[in-house]
Amino acid sequence: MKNSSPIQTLLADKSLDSGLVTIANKVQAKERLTPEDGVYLFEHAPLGYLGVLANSIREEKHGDKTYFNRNFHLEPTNVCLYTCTFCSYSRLIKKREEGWEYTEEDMMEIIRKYDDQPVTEVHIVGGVLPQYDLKFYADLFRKIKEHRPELHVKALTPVEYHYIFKKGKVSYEEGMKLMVEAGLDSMPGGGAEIFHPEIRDEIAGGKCNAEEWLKIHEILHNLGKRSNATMLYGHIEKFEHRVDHLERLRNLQDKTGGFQTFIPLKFRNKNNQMSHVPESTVVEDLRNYAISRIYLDNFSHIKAYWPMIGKTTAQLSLAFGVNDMDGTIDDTTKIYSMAGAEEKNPAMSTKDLVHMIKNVNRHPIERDTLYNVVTDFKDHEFPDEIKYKGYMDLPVINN
Ligand code: V47
Ligand code: SF4
Repeated sequence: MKNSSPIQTLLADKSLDSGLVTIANKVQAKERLTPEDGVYLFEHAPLGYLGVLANSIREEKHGDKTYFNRNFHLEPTNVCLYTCTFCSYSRLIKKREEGWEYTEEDMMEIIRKYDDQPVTEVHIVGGVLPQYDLKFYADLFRKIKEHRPELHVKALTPVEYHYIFKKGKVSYEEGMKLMVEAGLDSMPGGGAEIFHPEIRDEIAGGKCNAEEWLKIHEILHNLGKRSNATMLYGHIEKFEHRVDHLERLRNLQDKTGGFQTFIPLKFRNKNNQMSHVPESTVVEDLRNYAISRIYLDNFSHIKAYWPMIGKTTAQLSLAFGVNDMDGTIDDTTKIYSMAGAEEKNPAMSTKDLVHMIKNVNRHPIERDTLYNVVTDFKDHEFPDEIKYKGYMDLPVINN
């Protein structure tokens, strides 16, 4: 077949089952998938088929462009009131001596450590504790902004906001306005887990529910700010629950357009109450990225969080709908290493990230949090770089 698109080539395969033919035709016609289509893909679609569909959407939206940013994480505490069964990171209040609880000054010291580094974002997230209240976080955001106004503060999730607003007796609207006035620039995607109460109540009972999580994002979007969304998958949820999760996100995105990126988070089973639950396979991880890319037609970006899945799977994911690799991170987050993630000390230099992306023939771009281009690395050469003839010659980046 001459000049046929990858989807047309896929459709030329007469052995493809009729359900998959219908869905491929919908994707080709840019028609939105239904929840039934989503479940059908999870149940029946082979990896190669999903790769063709997801990659054609990715390339139509972004070509080969693959984004990353320079960020660091600040985790005020790992002591937490809640007892999510998947969490390897938190310590109960009665065992608080096993964890850490930073003061404002401790955190400003961490912020100052990055003074001479070209980071653009601080990602702040941690456990939920009464002393970290509305005033505490508003003061912290203000201090960070006074010290380094251009540093983007991507901070806390609806889990913390729901708690501190209730405790401070302010509405979600008033509370989010106060946080934005204090310096909040955007909200990360955490705390979403799985929205459906059948699963949420079991793994994350007690913290904000799906409606509350979505409402807080909606309010932030209406204040002109952006946020991210995640889904913790590969544990006790069924495919229907994943599709329900994607559907709720797609609906809110239709309303506000305020989500920037969707980040599927693979459940890791070390050192938590769900250690008996096996982890998903790499094939399932790639299928999940691809279906997310296909289903979330109104999301610009799909992000692979490399410290969680490892560098090689992150590279593979770029052929399954992913176009963002998160950041350089430094060694500042403990959430995943404590849960048995691939990367024990997650840190990659810009050069490593650029190589990792070029290594699979994609075009690396450093972005800021809002996806403005900071540096285009397509033809960039590092001063000490060996010249390679093509991507097949680039050194293999191992986990
Ligand atoms: O909500 C906790 C997850 C999330 C485990 O917005 C686990 O740019 C797997 O949301 N196995 C917090 N996942 C982190 C997060 C995030 C990460 C990177 C980028 C962004 C962003 C947001 O981590 C929690 C929970 O879903 N998590 N424990 C575990 N054992
Ligand atoms: Fe606390 Fe968050 Fe861990 Fe749940 S996932 S126990 S809210 S730190």
